[in-house]
Amino acid sequence: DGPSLAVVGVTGAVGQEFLRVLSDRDFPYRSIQMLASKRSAGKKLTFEDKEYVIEELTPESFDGVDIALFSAGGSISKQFGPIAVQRGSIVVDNSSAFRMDEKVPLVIPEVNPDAMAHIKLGSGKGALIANPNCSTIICLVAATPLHRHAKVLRMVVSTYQAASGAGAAAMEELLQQTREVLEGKQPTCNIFKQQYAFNLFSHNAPVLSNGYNEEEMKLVKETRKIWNDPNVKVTATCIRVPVMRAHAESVNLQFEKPLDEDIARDILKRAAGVVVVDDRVSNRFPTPLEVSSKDDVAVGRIRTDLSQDGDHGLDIFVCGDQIRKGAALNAIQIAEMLL
Ligand code: 11C
Repeated sequence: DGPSLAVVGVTGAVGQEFLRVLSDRDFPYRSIQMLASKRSAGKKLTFEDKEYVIEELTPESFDGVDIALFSAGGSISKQFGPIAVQRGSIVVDNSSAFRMDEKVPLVIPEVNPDAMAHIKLGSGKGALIANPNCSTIICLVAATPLHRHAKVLRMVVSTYQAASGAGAAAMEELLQQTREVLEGKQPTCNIFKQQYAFNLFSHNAPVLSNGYNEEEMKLVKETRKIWNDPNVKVTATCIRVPVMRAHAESVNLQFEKPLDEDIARDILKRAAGVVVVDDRVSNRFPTPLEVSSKDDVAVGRIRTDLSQDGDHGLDIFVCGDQIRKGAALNAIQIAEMLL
C-alpha cells in the first residue's frame, strides 16, 4: 500500500539513488513508474526483486501518479513538471527550474518543513515542491541550528565540490582521466574543458555579469528563500575538486548574538541530520570519503572566528554526500513528510 510513485530520470545518478533511498527507508508505495528519455525506454531494471521496463516520459505517464520524483534536468522539469501537476501529481523536483518561483516551496526537511505544510497528499490537487541545490542543502543542514540560536547576519561559503554534481558522466571522466594521467597519456576532456584529475578549478556553471557563477548565486538566493530572510548576507566561491561524490564546504558565520564554540558544538551534536566529527587532538575532521553514501552531513573544525569581536563569529567545515542528502535523500524526506 502507499502512494503511486513515478521516478523521472531513473537512469541518471540521482534517479538510481532515488531507488536506493526508497528501498533503504522502506518507503511505502503501491506502484512505481520508471521513466526516462526515449533512449532508455524499453530497457529493464530490477528494483526490490521486481523487474520493471523503463518507459518513455510522456504527459500520460502521470495519470494516477500521486508523487513524482524528478531528476532529469531543468528543461525536462520545465516541460513536464506543470503537466504532472495538472494531472494531480505532487512533483518533488531536483532541478533548478522552479526553486525561485514564489509559489513553489523550496524545502530542506530539517530546516523549513513548514514551507510545504499547505500541500496535502490525497487532496487530488497537484503541486510542485523544489529540492534546493546540493551545496545549499549541505550548508544549511549545518548552519541552520546555529542560525536558530544566534541568527546569522552574514555567511561566507567556499566549496570543494565533487564530480557527481555534474552527473555520472563527470564521475566517469574523473576516473578515466586519473588512469590516463598515471599512464602518461593526455587526459580526455569531454565534460569539463580542462584537466580534472590532479587539479581543481572554478565551478563549471556559467559566470554571470556580476562575476559570480550560477552555483554561487544559488547559495545566495536559495539561502534567503529557505531562511525566509531577504536581508541575510551570503557570499560564495564554488570550486570543483577531484572527489567522486561528496561536497565539502568551509562556512564562516557572523551572528547577531554571541555564540560560544562549545555551545555551538553541543547544538550541532543535537541537530537532526548532522554528525559532529571534531577531534582536535588527533586532527580528525569530516572528509568527503567518509560521508560518501551516508545520510548525515558531517561538521567539524568548529571554532571561534578570531577576526570577529566577542564570539560573534564561527568557522565550520562541512561534508555531505551530494547524490544522497544533496539530492535523492532530501527529495524522499520531502515525500515522507507528505505521507
Ligand atoms: C554541482 N550543485 O555540484 C551542482 C549540481 O542546481 O541542481 C546541481 C545543480 C542544481 O555541480
